Amino acid sequence: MAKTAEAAEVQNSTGDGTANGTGEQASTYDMVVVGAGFGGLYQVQRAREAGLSVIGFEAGADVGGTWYWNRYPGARCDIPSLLYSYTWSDDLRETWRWSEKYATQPEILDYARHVADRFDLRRHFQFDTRVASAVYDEDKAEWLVETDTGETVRARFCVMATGCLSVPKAPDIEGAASFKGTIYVTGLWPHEKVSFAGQRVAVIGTGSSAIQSLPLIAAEASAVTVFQRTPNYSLPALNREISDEERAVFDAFFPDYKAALKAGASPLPIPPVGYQPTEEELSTSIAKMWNGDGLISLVMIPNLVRDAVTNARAGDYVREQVKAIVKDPEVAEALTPRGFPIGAKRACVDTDYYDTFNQPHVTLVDLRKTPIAAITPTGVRTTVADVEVDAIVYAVGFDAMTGALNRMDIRGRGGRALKEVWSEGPKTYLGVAVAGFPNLFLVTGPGSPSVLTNMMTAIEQHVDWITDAIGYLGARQIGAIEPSGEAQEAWVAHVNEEADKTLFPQAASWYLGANVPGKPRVFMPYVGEGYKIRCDQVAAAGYEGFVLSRRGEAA
Ligand code: NA7
Repeated sequence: MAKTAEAAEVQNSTGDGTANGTGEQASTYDMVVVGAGFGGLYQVQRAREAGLSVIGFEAGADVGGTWYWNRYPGARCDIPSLLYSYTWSDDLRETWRWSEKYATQPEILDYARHVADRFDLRRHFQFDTRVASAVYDEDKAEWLVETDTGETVRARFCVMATGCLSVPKAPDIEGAASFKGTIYVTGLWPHEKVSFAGQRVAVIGTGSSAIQSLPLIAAEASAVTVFQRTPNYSLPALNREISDEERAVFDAFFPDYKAALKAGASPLPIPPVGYQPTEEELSTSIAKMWNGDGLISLVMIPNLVRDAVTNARAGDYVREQVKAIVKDPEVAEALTPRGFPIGAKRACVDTDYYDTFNQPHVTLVDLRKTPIAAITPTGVRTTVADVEVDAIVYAVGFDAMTGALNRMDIRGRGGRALKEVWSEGPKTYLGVAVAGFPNLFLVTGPGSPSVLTNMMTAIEQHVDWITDAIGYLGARQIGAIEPSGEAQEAWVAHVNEEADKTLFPQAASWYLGANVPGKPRVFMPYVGEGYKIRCDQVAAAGYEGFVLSRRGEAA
């Protein structure tokens, strides 16, 4: 067995990583965790509770993951804060109080810091350190993990808690490097306060990041031009402070909420697939999109992403709202989402987004009519005009779900690279492990529900499952676990079948990899029902579909 937890802590705090190029004398741990977002923090906590020695690596200077980097104005969670919280610690619940219905990025980052402080998790992490490679050493049945600082560690288990939206797309528009003004990327926002006062600003993109930030940028800037390729469906957040009464209601509901999660049931009264609502139920649920429940209101519309007629009705409802809010009919028409089902791309939750276009200094450029020709030293050139600006805000999205994994050189048995194995799209079993990569786990990986659910509870479910699996191995002196090729193929086929029963594949979304040129188009999240129950059954059946081996050799 590797170092004890205490020894590992001393090792980290002294910084004695015994780095070398070969890893022969590398420090050895039971587990390496990559990432100090909510996935990595909880995994380190669970590993420590299980008596495993653990070291975490994090590219940022502190905890928080996506909330560490996405500091753009207006960044908030898009499901209610009370739900966007860990459920695993009563102490945390008692020592944390969300102020608003949809918490701001600074408050969510404070929450991550509070977790790290409360459970003393930082000492297990090395910050400002990016993992460059993770290579499986078949002789020793260990992972050899190398960082960009040249350090190498060995570990039996490697947990990739690298996040679903952690690799911002580069501003790859022709001429981008020639711009002489200031460039901002929403996913890599500066830490210091940015002021747009008196500036002419271009915002490129109209996804969630742009939709959240535009009203605040427009409140400061002298002129804002929004460059829109595809109008999105956006629902009003109706954000406000959480009242004491709401807190009390949630506290009373919490035991049922937790029990439902544990049982793999939805804690919300979501209509089951195929439920046939009455006309009144349907129109009421559609109208609720405008009551501030955001993405939850979408999942409450029966069969929204499965029935084209229902979907069109819900889409029409949003289209009518846009027309009613935006005064200039031409601008309203350009902002109106069409041509893809509502919910098939992640819908946005906004504060005054559409209304911002009623301000005289805010202009919309419809790139479907007049595409960007190039970025110039002074601004953005479309096919018909030059728009001169002082700053460009790129809100162009992420290489989602696989980006962070493919960025590292991850090599499993036989030296096979994950990015080659995934060259036609990600393949996993249950979204948590990959055939040929023993003892490597993905937290909310492709093939799991992840981004289509509450990320916080999805993370907890995966980390608990991973930690239990490791406990199972330890109790039976089993060296390694990896999916069988057959189980993986069957799961991938099932993930695709489930996606094909829905309208999701009809939108060119980041769920499908369609937002990154050249990325294989594979629907990545799992949309079927009963996912946790399936994971629990797999575990209860002695990790059905996995190959368990003494030392990690192929079965
Ligand atoms: P998104 O939702 O992927 O949005 C990116 C936006 O940028 C979207 O409107 C894109 O248009 C647009 N885009 C991307 N590349 C370009 C270029 N080259 N030119 C013009 N416009 C472009 O990313 P976000 O960061 O806003 O949100 C990601 C998630 O974070 C969100 O779903 C929430 O979960 C939080 P397109 O639609 O591709 O035509």
